[in-house]
Amino acid sequence: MRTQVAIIGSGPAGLLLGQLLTNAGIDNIILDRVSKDYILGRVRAGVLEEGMVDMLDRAGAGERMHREGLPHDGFSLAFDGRDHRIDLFGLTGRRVMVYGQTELTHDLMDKREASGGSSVYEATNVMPHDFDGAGPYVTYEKDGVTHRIDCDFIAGCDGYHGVSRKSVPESALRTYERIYPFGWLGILAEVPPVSHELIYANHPRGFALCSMRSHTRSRYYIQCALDEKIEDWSDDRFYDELRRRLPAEHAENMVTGPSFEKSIAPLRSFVAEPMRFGKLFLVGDAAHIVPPTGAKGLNLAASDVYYLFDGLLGYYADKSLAGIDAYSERALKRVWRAVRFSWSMTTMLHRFPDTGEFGQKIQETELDYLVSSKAASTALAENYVGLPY
Ligand code: RFL
Ligand code: PHB
Repeated sequence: MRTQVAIIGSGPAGLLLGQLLTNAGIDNIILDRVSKDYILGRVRAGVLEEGMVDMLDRAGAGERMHREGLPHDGFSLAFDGRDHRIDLFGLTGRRVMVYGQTELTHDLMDKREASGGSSVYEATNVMPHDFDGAGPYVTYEKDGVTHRIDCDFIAGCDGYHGVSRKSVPESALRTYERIYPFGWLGILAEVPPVSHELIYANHPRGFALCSMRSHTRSRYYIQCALDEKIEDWSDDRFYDELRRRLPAEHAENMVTGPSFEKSIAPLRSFVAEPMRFGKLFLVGDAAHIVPPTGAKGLNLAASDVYYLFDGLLGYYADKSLAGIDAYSERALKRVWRAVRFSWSMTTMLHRFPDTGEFGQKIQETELDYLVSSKAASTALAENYVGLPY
């Protein structure tokens, strides 16, 4: 088999890249080790920057997002028993879109099917080869048979645990990592959100986030210890803890109901440099992870795809290597800005085990400064809505 671009991973990064390539007449195949249903069962991101919205439109997969997504002009920072609104639109002229990663992935899968793009799900032992030489190829197994795809380029869109980054010799890779000493316990429930905008809460008992997927579906998170067990968290216990971390007006108004998803996610910051090795490109979570506090992970996947697609288009349309050669540097510049922002949001909003009451006071002072200084609020808002590509 032969294709122009072999894409490993059918998450948002792989699907978005695949669709842009298909629309431009550039042949590609997507391989994923799990099934479509498994991918669609993962509950992840919920906040899209305008850049991501534009990319989905460019891919021709934005129609349902515009119909069902919820544009948000602001969010709240809650601390010291009160709510403080950050007016994203007033401060930046831009907004974010609340639309679940699951829905976005669904839309991209449907679009791919409608445009005849080829994808292989439940492909095992996927392996990139010879990306340092002139003839890269990918092998995989399906139903006990080994297949080989020869290609011009390989896009490693296979997430943090994927095979692409691991195929690069260690000596060619520099990694940076911070593991945070807590996780997020999250639930999804068919109840109306406690507020029409997101609430990020700093509380001496720990961080809490009230988000949503629609007017009738809420996504709530609380900071938890890394060794917490899901079984120990009944819905009642979860809601009780969430209410204690919110200002009284929200705690009193919260509608509760049975959760239909509950999971714990660890928090980490991670970057691998560079993001290109010969004819292999790392894209999205395969190259970097941010803690979810800044809502940046999925959005970074979109900006990586933007730069890579630009490079591949230049190569196929104009025989230019300039965009491909610039990919890693352009992508990493934006990645590090989002890594810094996500780290600072995480540091400002969570309870750290070793900083005590002094740490809590410093956080509240920082938050108070943020919400009372227009310059500081604007810096926060412009990072939250997304820095330009
Ligand atoms: P994905 O989505 O992990 O997709 C990778 C795909 O590669 C496949 N794969 C392989 N295929 C073949 N062979 C192998 N050896 C393979 N290994 C893996 C996998 O099966 C999978 O299908 O990576 P991608 O496309 O880079 O997308 C990244 C995003 O999924 C991620 O950054 C976000 O979900 C992060 N994130 C958030 N991002 C935001 O922008 N806004 C948010 O509000 C937000 N909230 C979140 C989040 C992530 C969370 N968790 C659970 C990590 C909230 C949470 C709780
Ligand atoms: C979500 O809705 O899942 C969500 C929203 C904002 C974040 C992280 C996750 O910062």
